[in-house]
Amino acid sequence: MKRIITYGTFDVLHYGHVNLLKRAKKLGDYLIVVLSTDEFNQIKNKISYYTYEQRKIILEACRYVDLVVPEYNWEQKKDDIIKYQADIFVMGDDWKGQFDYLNDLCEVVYLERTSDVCSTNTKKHLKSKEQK
Ligand code: C2G
Repeated sequence: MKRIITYGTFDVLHYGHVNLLKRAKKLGDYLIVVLSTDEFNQIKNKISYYTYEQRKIILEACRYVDLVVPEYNWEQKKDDIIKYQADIFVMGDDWKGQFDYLNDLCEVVYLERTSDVCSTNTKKHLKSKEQK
């Protein structure tokens, strides 16, 4: 059984996220999503619309996702890969090269990011519509 692991905030889940999760799952049999906690989002200077628990519920409903666990910090990836016995680490290519140091533990794959959507723009667009 090939186990895939990926990380992110996945706020306001959209087709760019799903496109990544779908392709990540296709690389193996079991997909673990390590989901940024609200506290870690602060460290990433990201304010998510949905809380960790809400984002977890939404992700767990996604057909490509098998397990959702918390991401507390930048440093936990090596421990996670060992703990969850991940064979492949996957991220969008906006992160290309950033996680090559994990190569000694598992395969590292960067998948092309879906260019025409991001949660930040979606939230801005909805906010501007509200103000009209
Ligand atoms: N993504 C994508 N296409 C988009 C938006 C996001 O392929 N239009 C991918 C990102 O490349 C990432 C994943 O979806 O692999 C989650 O994106 P974010 O929630 O923005 O995650 P990020 O804030 O980059 O957190 O330790 C790693 C961090 O937690 C990554």
